[in-house]
Amino acid sequence: MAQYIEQPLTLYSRWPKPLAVLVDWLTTTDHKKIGIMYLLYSLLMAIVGGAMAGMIRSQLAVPDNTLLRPELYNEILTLHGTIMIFFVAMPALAGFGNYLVPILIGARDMAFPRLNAFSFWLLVPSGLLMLASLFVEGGAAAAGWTSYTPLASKQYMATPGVDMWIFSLHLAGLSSILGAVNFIVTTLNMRAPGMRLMEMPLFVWAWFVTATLILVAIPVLSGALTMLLTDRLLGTNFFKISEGGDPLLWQHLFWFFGHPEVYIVILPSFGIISHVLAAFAHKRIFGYPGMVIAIAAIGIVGYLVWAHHMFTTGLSTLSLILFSAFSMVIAIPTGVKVWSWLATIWGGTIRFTTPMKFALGFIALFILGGMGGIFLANAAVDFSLHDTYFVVGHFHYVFAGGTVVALLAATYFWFPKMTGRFLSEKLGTWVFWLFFSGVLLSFLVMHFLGILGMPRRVYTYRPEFTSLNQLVTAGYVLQLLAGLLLLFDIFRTLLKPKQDLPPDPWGINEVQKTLDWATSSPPPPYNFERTPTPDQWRYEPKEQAA
Ligand code: HEM
Ligand SMILES: [Cu+2]
Repeated sequence: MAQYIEQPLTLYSRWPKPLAVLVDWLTTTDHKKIGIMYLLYSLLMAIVGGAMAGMIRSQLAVPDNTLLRPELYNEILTLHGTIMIFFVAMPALAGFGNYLVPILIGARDMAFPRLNAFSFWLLVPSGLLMLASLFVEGGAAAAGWTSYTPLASKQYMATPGVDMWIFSLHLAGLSSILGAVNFIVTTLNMRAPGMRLMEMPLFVWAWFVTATLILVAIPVLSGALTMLLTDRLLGTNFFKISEGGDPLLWQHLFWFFGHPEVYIVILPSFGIISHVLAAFAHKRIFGYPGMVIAIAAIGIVGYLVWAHHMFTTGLSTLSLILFSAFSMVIAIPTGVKVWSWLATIWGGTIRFTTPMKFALGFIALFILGGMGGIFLANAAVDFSLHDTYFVVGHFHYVFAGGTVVALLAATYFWFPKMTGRFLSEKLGTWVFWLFFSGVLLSFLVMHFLGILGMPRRVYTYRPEFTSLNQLVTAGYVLQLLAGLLLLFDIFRTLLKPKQDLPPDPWGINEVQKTLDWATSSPPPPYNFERTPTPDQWRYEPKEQAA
């Protein structure tokens, strides 16, 4: 078995080992290695994006701070948001998706392995272009991750940094689109013989719906970016009011992409949480068909709500009513999911492992974030909260408390599968409590700051907001400590020898019956020694003595 697990390095067998291993990774088409490279990429970018958050919070630690020039503050703020969404959250979810989707459906690899490698490698020039834009004359893009026109037009932001931002997102978008095609085809065509759609694990369902969202939403972003680019460089007038264009067109296009984008980063997270909660409650997920329908419903209704980001732009009353109503409708399928999770753990034999702590923390923080969303979805309320720190608090609860916490759950949950080693449960408890309390503190306080009237995207503030801002910064320090501790543990664990773990190191698969725990840890090339058969994923409840 051990021999079988070693990757065959036939082509480079006479090269020195480190070189052979390096070339093997750089040229691989194995979905597991590509998945791990996505994860490493997002980890590196998380360090960059996290450092930028540190710069932002240092600047805001006291009012009238001169640490960052106002222009630089805007550049860092813009890149922080862009990097966290496109280069941290999406690649990390794509990493787990790449690694797990083929395994969970009993396939040897993705449908198009070379296209898969291409999707990953596109992110390298994309990320470099984004980071390099900080060093060009005029500086990086500074109009926020939403880059509203006219602010982002040539007239107000002449720096080539904006054009680099656009090209970078074009490349990242192409990467996502090609990846989405791969996920869709893989899910539809590569399932082990006999696996029905309604037998696929929820993580696979979540990624399938996410891929369809990517396929529809990202091209709209790419189109809008191209229009912005030609406005800036070729003299077109899509967004120029003086020439008959309309700056609001940018906002419509951006949010037609932007709202589905928030589901692109939350649906796979939902999938992760469903696996972890069921595993450590020692139960099957409650209401599987309802969960699938809820994921699909969120994917569809998510397209009807984009203008809730534009309530204050002078929409008609009818639009205000409709977009408010549809936005609140999203709370229904979301509620179905939360109740299913609660019913899953209800009466279960709960093991408080580190991934389980993160999964439970996810529920708490995501509910808080979602409730803020329901406030904002009410157009009348949004008129006074729009563009305040309330919005920043809301979306950080759902991003940091939702997506990032789910990613941490996934890291602890599947680390033994991917590397043959457990991360430390003792340190994991620390990582959890530091991160959970940091997120809870920073972003709760931001809601209060918003209600008190502190606007978002400003490099300074009135002195009466000082102590609340310092609480936010303190919350950042807690999150930073959690991150450093996790990094330390990952490196320390990877330097240790493999632990020779069984296929099901957590001891959960008797109930879960998912194929990730039916193959060795880590899995061999092409994942399974034999094509999986239905008895490996079909759950037959044992007869209970009455
Ligand atoms: C019940 C579910 C949700 C509702 C009703 C909701 C509603 C809203 C509304 C109305 C806004 C606009 C506020 C304003 O600009 O004045 C907003 C902003 C935002 N929401 Fe949500 N939201 C929900 C869930 C989520 C989720 C799950 C995510 C991400 C994982 C998310 C991410 C964001 C982001 C990033 C923004 C700010 C965009 C920006 O201006 O930069 N939301 N939300
Ligand atoms: Cu939205």
